[in-house]
Amino acid sequence: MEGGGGRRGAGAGRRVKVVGQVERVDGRSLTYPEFVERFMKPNLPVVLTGLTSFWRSCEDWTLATPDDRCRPNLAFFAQNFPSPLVQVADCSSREFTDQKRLEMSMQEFVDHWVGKFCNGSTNGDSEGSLLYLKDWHFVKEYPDYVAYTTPTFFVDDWLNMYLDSHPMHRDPDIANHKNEINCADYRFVYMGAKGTWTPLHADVFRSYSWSANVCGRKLWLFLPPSQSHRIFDRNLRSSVYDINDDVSGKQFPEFNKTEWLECIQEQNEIIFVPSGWYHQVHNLEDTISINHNWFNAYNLHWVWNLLHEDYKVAKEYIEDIRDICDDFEGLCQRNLAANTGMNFYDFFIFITRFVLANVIELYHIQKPEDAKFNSSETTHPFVYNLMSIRDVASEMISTEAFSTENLCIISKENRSAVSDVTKILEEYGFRRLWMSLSEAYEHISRGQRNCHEIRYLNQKGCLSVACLKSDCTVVDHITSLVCEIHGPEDLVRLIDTALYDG
Ligand SMILES: O=C(O)CCC(=O)C(=O)O
Ligand SMILES: [Fe+2]
Repeated sequence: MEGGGGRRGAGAGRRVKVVGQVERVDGRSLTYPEFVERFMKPNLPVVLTGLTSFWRSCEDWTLATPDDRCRPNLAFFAQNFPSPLVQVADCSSREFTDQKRLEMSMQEFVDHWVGKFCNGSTNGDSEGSLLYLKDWHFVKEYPDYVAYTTPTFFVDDWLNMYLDSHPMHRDPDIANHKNEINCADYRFVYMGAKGTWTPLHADVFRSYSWSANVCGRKLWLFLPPSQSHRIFDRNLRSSVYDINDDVSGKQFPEFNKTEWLECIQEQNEIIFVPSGWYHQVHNLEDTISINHNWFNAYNLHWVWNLLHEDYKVAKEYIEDIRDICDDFEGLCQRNLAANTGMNFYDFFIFITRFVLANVIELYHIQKPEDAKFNSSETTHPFVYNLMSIRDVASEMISTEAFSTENLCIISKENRSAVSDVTKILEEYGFRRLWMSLSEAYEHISRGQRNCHEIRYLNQKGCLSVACLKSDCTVVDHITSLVCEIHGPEDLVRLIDTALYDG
């Protein structure tokens, strides 16, 4: 049966060609700019060690074993996190492109796991199903329990920052059809017995991910994006599900040319998964991991390219009913949101807020009284962010979704989410986003240098949530640049004015 978890326990039966190992670096001696230059910007994977020492999860969620390794403290979960409903993948059964998902309580999940253990069958060869708890929104569900702190390398996370204060979709047709917990955030806990596994995939939105082993070990196999086409069939429709299967050369003619990177991730190690790298993952021992999906200026174009590709597919699929549709574009966008998790309008609302937040940051740094701190070093991240958003916004201009005709008929919720700049600046959600962005860069900068401490003290006064009161000139500044935003052209104009004329 396809997707059977049994024989995969130790990554046995591997058939693919492994040509290298993922680099391993001590995270304590790596600086943020080094991480950016060596891994984030060139989009390369890395395993980081030494970053989880003070995590509460490493204490509470594990039990020591005589060989100095840890195993999951399952009773602790059942007792302290009695979630009534968690999503569990049945690793032995495939459903379309993923494993079959079940829902159960944490207690039921633990009972299943412990039951298998009692029968001496955690070696991955059990008759019963191998259940893998995945995509558990732990932080959302238990916000007061601080299980871990996100390492500095991963705090420039626009996706989770945004979802902490904004809905993913505004269009009521989409928002109501989506289970909100799925849109809640992209911070997860994974728990699975030895032998559980994740089929071949590239991450949601082509985001980056980071994944930390609280206990256990994982085997990762990575395919660079330059070879992605090799795991698809001739029509570029379906992709290989399990690289350890007997993959049909007839269906996937290029698969035998694939060359993989391998990594065995140990307990307390964190892996950085770059954008668009297909990967398959096997738990070699009973494993608990913490995992975030995220994107920022360095991989924003990956997100846009995916949306654009998926949009073209969604549109082509229903092209033959265009003439009988009142709102063909609206239908394409609803399908895109359903299939990809975000559509062009969601993404546009998202980038609009990041433009405004970055323009505000730049304005604060560039105030004449702070001129001595106005070095290119301090302005660089915000300029870089704006340039990266400008690139995708420029590409959005020519899409049908943003034609004058279609902009006239977008839902009032989508329109009002961007049009009035003053209104956005006054939103509580926007202020939270801007504060989070500011804090993230403060965090990154503090890690790098101490000499600009004073800048943050200066800024703090103005960055409080009360900032938009009359004593702060930032609203006047922004609205002098732009009052209304209707489409990506306005966004490009705003960025250009802020960067070159502001
Ligand atoms: O740990 C797993 O099973 C999958 C994790 C994963 O795919 C990721 O972090 O991107
Ligand atoms: Fe993944």
